[in-house]
Parts: sequence; structure tokens; C-alpha cells
Amino acid sequence: MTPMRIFSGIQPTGSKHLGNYIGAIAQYVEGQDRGEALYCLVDLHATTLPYEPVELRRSLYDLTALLLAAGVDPERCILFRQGDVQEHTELCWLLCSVTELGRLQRMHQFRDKSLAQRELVSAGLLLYPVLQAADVLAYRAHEVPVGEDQREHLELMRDVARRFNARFGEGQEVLVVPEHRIPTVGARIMDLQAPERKMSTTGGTEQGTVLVLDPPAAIEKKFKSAVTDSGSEIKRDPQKPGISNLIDILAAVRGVGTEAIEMEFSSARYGEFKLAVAAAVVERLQPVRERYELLRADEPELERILAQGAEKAREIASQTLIDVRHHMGVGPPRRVQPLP
Ligand code: AQP
Repeated sequence: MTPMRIFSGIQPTGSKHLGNYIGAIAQYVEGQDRGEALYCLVDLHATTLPYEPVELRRSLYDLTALLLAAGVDPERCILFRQGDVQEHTELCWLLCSVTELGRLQRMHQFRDKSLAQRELVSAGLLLYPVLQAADVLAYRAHEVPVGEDQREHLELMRDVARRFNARFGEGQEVLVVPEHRIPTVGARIMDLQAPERKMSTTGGTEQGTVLVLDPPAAIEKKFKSAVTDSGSEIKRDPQKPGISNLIDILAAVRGVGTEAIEMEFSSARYGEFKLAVAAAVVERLQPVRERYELLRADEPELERILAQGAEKAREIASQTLIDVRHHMGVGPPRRVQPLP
């Protein structure tokens, strides 16, 4: 039986924030014990918005070191760079034939990012979710750990896989229809200064965005100045987005339910509660920051880890592409049967 396969991609842009850490990175670490996990640094996706080539390389190493520091272990998963495995781009093109254009144009992320774009809105930005579908489908992954903001892209990916199987599969499930895995607590961490908006790399406030590599004093300052409301009760409530967000953060960092946090802090004041959240986040992130400094200093070693991961990833993806080409009638006829 094929082991449960987990796939997730992460952008090498900017510095990762607490939302990325809780919504994605912490899930990656946990996923290594549940199945065969593949984690991909998506440099090709990063080219869909304006960027600097030198900076892209630098941030790719930054993110590699950050993931390793957070506990992603290349001995227990496949950690690789998207641009090293050409099957992703080929499959993206092939999947375009079963992707509805209107649906791509209606995707929230495309609409938001293209509106925010002052210069060229690239075709890559529109095709972003097709490349994302190719990333996952190339590995016939069963599960995709992501935050809530990726739900729409995951639905598209599932639809593309189903359409492909219906159009070309001849009764077989050539591509696996993946499930998303969205954490029960912390799927959408909000900006500390604008808790009605998600914490975000491009759209957030500086003071409201806690970075994984922020020094402890900066983290404390950001939590101390977090926006709350005029009430005094520490309880989740749609009318209290700021305090609800802080409860979610503490629950996610401690790995407990939100009710446990509400109970523990039922008689605390907001100020005291904010300090407790800050302390828990610092305790969780400080070791990551310390390990990061050591790992980031050795670029040849980071490159070696990525190259080794790419080799393993290519082995899996190339088999899928043999099948996809065969079913689509693309390229020469298949002479040998692919390995099961
Ligand atoms: N606020 C969030 N809460 C929980 N999970 C989140 N994710 C992102 N924001 C939150 C999840 O983090 C993963 C990383 O995605 P990425 O690195 O590919 O995305 P990104 O575009 O660099 O990060 P942002 O912050 O989402 O950037 P913007 O807002 O600029 O587009 C994904 O699994 C995502 O769900």
C-alpha cells in the first residue's frame, strides 16, 4: 500500500511570520511523523510578482535554514526547491487544458494581488494556482497542510485532478484528488494591529506582524501594543477579533484548545494576558532563531540538502509525468511500464 503522502509548498519571499509558522511550518514538522512528507520551496511561484533575482536566491537560503531550524528534518522528509524539478512546469502546462479560465480570473488571491499591482500584472499571477496544482498532483499527494487562506486554491486543485481523470483517465485515477489539512486552531492568525485582516507578508502592518526571527524584545513590544477592545473578558467572540486572535495564538503555540486558555485566564486583565502570550511565543521561537543563525551560515550545506531532496522528488514526479503524457497522448508512445 502507498504510504500517506503529504505535500506543501512555501514561498521564499520575505520573512516568515507567526501566521506562516502556526498555519504551515509547525504542521510540516508534525507531518513528518504521519507519512511521507514533501516540502517544496516554491521559487517559481515567487517570480509572479516583481522581485530581484539576487534577493530570491538569498531568501531561498534564508527559508531553507528557517525550516531546518524549526524542525523540518531532511532525513525524515523530502525538502527541495521547486525550480530544480522541471516536471512541475511541464505538468502545469498540461493541466492548463483542464483548467477553467474564468475560475482563475475569479480567484480571490489573483483579484487582490492584481489590483494591488502597480505595474505589470503577469500571466504567471493568473496561472499561479495551476502551478500550485501541478506541485501537489505531480506527487499524487493525499494531504496538503495549509492555512485557511489557501482553501480556494485547494478546491481548484481538486477540481483540476477530477477533470483530468474524467477527461483522460480512461476509468483510472491517474491523479490523486488531495485533501487539505487546515489546523483546527490557528488556521488564520490575524494582524495584531488590524485583527480583521490576516497576518500577511505583503498586506500587513509592521507592528502587527510578528516575525519568526524577531528578537524577544521586539516580539514583546508587538504583543504589548496589540489592538484589543474596550471590554475586559478574555473570551472568543466575533465582536472581539483582537482578543480572539490572541487566544488562538496562545492555544496554537501551547497545543491546547481555546477553551483551556479562556478558563486559565478567566480572571486576568488584558495587559497580563498579552504578556503571557508574548512569553509563550518567545519561548517557542527563541530556539528556532538560535538554530537559524548557525544553519544559515553554511550555504554549501543548505545547497547540498536541497539537491539531495530534488533528486528524490524528481524520482517520484517523473513517474507521474510518464503516466500523464501517456494518457494525454503527448510525446512518443510509452515503451516501458512505469514502476508501480
Ligand atoms: N495569517 C495566517 N494564518 C495562518 N496561516 C497562514 N499562512 C499564511 N498566512 C497565514 C499560511 O502560510 C503558508 C505559507 O504560505 P506562503 O509562504 O506560500 O505564503 P506567503 O504568500 O509568503 O505568505 P502570506 O503571509 O500568506 O503572504 P501574502 O499575504 O502576502 O500572500 C500557507 O500555507 C498559508 O496558508
